[in-house]
Amino acid sequence: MTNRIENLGYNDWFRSQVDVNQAAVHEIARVVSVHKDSYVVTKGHGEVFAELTGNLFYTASSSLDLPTTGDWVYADFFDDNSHAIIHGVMPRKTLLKRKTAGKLVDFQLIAANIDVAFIMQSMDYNLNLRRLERYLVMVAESNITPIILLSKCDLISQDEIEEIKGNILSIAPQTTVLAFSNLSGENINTIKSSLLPGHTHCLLGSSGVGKTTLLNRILGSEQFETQTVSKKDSKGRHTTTSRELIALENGALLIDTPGMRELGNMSVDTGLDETFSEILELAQQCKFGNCSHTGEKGCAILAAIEEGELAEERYQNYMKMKNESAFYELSYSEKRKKDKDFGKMIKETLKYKKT
Ligand SMILES: Nc1nc2c(ncn2[C@@H]2O[C@H](COP(=O)(O)OP(=O)(O)OP(=O)(O)O)[C@@H](O)[C@H]2O)c(=O)[nH]1
Ligand SMILES: [Mg+2]
Ligand SMILES: [Zn+2]
Repeated sequence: MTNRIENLGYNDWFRSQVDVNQAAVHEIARVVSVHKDSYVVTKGHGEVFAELTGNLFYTASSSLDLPTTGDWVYADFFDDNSHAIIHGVMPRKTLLKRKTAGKLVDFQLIAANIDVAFIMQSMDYNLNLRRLERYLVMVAESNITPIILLSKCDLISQDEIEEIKGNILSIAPQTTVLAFSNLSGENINTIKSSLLPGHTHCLLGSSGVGKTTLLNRILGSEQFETQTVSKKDSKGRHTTTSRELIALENGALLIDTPGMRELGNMSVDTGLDETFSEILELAQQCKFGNCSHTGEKGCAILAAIEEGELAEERYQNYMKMKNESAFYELSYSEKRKKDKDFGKMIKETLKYKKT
């Protein structure tokens, strides 16, 4: 018989990451959801309320050090498994994160140890290729496989569906793109069969696109709350308020997430390069190796725009994200350096006082 945590996606990769000292004294569990000051974890049967040890909380130098939905953690269980204390976070196979709105450098963790991300846009008002690119960059940066889901295909004609799919394939040629409907049931079975046992999937996309409705369809019951999109501004209402890991009947794991209001600049070069691979290929043909693609002679990217081979809009989006990513990478490492310098200064001051 397999261990119960194997049913939650625990596998050889995580086994190879185990810290033997921690494993000797704690159990291994998976984070189901994160709340204001608490967590819910599971060992494969039942869900257990959990808190962090003070040590883990106070030694965390950023949000990256704290558990998020989908994390594997070292925990102690008490009182007949009715509550738990989390002592540490295991190394992550993948991590979906975004820059916190308003703040310069901190991150909001979306979910950890995701294998497949379903990026969902609805085929009515929500469809937006630039936003889709942002999601694709975020997912590619984390080495997660994207699948693009176009919801509410019941609202438009077959011709329109094909046209939209064509547009999307032109910016994401290697990606699976599926139009589906929670209402008519079209392609629901295809989505179901793409959910693999032992793999962790997550649903991403704006509020109101139908993520939770799809989850309910997959579960075959109205287990989670959904809500009508307001007609006036076509905006969703943020019905789902926290991320939650759900174990499906076939052994696949699925995380529903609340719609994100905005997608910050979380890209690093690898994710950008994958999403904008045709631009990267062009860049290799630029005359100068350090071409900034903003006006140099012999720039292959600018030439391609001139000749109508590359959409101006796509180029603008690429440049914008590249600049944002460079800025944010810099500010993050600078912050870490500053933190260290500050710590060093305090230590030296204390040393000085003692002598
Ligand atoms: N016509 C149509 N409506 C749909 C479809 N899927 C979902 N809806 C409707 O869209 C609305 C929003 O659906 P939700 O599932 O709550 O959306 P969500 O993505 O979970 O939104 P948040 O939880 O706020 O992020 C509901 O009124 C659904 O009935 C679909 O395939 N076709
Ligand atoms: Mg929802
Ligand atoms: Zn160039």
